[in-house]
Amino acid sequence: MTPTESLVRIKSSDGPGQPVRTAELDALYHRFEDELLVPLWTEIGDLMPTQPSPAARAHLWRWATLLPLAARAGELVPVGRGGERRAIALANPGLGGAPYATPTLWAAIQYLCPGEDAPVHRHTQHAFRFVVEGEGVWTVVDGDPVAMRRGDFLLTPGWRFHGHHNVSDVPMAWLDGLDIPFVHHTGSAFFELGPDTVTERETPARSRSERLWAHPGLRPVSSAGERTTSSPIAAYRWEHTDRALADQLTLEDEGHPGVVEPGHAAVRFTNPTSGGDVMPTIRAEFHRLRPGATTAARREVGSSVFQVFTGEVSVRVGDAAWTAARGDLFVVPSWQPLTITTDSGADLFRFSDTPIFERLGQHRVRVEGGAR
Ligand code: 1HN
Repeated sequence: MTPTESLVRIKSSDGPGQPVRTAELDALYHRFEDELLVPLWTEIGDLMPTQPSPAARAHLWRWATLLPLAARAGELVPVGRGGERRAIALANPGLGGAPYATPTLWAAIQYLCPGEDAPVHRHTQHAFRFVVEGEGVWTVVDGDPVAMRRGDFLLTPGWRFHGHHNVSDVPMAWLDGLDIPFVHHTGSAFFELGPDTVTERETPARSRSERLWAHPGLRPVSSAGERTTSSPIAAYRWEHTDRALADQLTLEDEGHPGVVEPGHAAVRFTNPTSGGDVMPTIRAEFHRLRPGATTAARREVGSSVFQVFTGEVSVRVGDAAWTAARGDLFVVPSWQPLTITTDSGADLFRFSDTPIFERLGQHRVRVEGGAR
């Protein structure tokens, strides 16, 4: 291989700590390139930043832009075997055009027209749906039909067969979140098609999973002691989330603890078998801010995606700042300080890759005024 064909490019410079540039040094660097070798001394600044310096950028996608484009795809693009899903991914502008919202997380708007079926398959990537508006689709997870309605958070943990069908007479759009980039980078993906025809056409109000598992503080004794890596609850219903957030704020009014900070209630979706996150790679939370609330600037290792559920917010992520309203999605890259302010009051859904970093001992949080 000649040096110009080599995949490796060594950044030769006269900077601090660099050897004097000579013809002999250039020849050595060319030999390194030929042999696919890279010396640390030319790379140390990029490899070892003093604090996280993510490639991903803070970015906002507006629902008012996404929804009509998804609807247009609904007119032009059939959903079925092969393409599998009419899902349109957010591509972070810092990640070279890959369909990744962050280095670890996929986020997409998915759109299903009346009467359509998204075919059954399974994959090792963990997935969830969050519904910002609409209803009428049932997602069938390992044969259990689960209704999707506004405000619901629905799980499809890895390797469960799943398909979706819209039984209503209106289209429905929702947010998909998966750990696709993480699984892709680590070369750990498996995928398998399910049966071509969806046999499960029932539309029960409550899934079997919820009937068994979604009772506050109660688990079936038949499962006692069993700890599963993902939550067995297929759907976390808005009525429960809403009530938990409302109760935190009334407790605050009464002078009792519970909120994250003044005017900021938050809950995390959990796995009832472990008390931990719903899935091994994804954390999901709901945040409610009172009118006039401002959050303390907060940095965290790992990346997250927010979707505004109600209200209007002013968001600052590092140097980026936007106002955002219902359905709008924004990305917070690792270690970028985030502040949210609202005059109207607001509810926000958030998901992140935090469980990965917690388990690897790499997680750090810094809230304005000290580490936590
Ligand atoms: C998938 O199965 C879904 O089940 C959504 O709705 C997005 C993106 C890539 C691969 C599989 C779904 C997906 C996906």
